[in-house]
Amino acid sequence: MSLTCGLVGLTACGKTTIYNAITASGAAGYDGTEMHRVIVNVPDPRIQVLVKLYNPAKIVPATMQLVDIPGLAADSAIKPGHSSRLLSHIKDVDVLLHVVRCFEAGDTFAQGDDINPVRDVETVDLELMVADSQTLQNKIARLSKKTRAGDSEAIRQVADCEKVKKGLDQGIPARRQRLNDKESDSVRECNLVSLKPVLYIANIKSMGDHGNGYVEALQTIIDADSSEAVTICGRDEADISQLDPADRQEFLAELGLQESSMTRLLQAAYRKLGLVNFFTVGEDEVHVWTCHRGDKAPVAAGKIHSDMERGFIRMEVMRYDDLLELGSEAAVIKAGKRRLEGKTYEIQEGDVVTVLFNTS
Ligand SMILES: Nc1nc2c(ncn2[C@@H]2O[C@H](COP(=O)(O)OP(=O)(O)O)[C@@H](O)[C@H]2O)c(=O)[nH]1
Ligand SMILES: [Mg+2]
Repeated sequence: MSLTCGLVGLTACGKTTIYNAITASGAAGYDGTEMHRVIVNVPDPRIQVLVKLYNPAKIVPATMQLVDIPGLAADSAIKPGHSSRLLSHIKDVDVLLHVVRCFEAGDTFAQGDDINPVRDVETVDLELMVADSQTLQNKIARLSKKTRAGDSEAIRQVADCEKVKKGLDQGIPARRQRLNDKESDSVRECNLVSLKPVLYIANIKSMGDHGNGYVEALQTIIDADSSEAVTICGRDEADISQLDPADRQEFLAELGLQESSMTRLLQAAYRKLGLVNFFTVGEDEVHVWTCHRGDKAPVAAGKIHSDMERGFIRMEVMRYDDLLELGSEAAVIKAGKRRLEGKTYEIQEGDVVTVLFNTS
């Protein structure tokens, strides 16, 4: 399972800078029109610890796809809904990383100094809602023949679509409309962009500028979406990502950071999507796997191999934290902290598992 995160936000809010910081790829500069896409490893400091313990021949981290989706209008006077090509890219992503400019311009920057994070977020949301409203309208039109013929299922779906559309037309993104299961079903094929989970990235001037008022101003929006914001300085992090790995830690420490903000960012994206990571370990490989929170042990085992799901018997589970604290697998076993779990066990973040299965 490769999660796709899409960087969105108004022109010059720092999307490409952040994309570069995450990928350290140095992808294009301030061009604004080009789209970038890359698969990156999800940073996870626990991998290094497991590697020390097991000295594996191979390391397989979790991956995610990152897309830099350029240029929603900075100018809210531009007719809404003009960015349909960009919106089609947004349809493909699992979570939106909404970058919000919370930094004043430097001397070299011609974009002006009119910083207003709330307005900026609302401008992007308006684009998303105009597109969704049209998508729903299309579906309603498509079902009109059936509704006229009295098809009860079509009538129900149209009623749901109209309700969501009305909400959009009142300025409420679909993700805030608390759709019930039936309504969600009715709009599912529309793949509404304002229904996608959003994580906010407050892009600040420098790391010293952490508690700035712009970030605070975003809080109401973040609360309305039951979301969170990751505050970063894209420019500084992009610079650091270009350094030799050995030097990075030192520079991060100078900025008062223990780890790269990209780690925090990607972990927040995981939480937003309700994903958890678990591990398989051994001399052959240390492997990070991803499943949904609440997945039962056999489903998680199926991520490793379908035979393991089909023939699932039991799972031996250690907590990563116990391994870290006690220092070795043997010590964890001795302390009685390796458990045997059955089919109803729900995988937890950081579980280190061995699947016992039989397909004969
Ligand atoms: N001061 C400051 N400038 C930034 C930061 N992030 C990006 N910029 C600058 O803002 C401009 C636009 O950034 P860019 O990443 O191209 O924006 P995009 O249009 O959203 O892709 C560039 O000149 C960046 O150097 C930041 O965190 N702090
Ligand atoms: Mg860009």
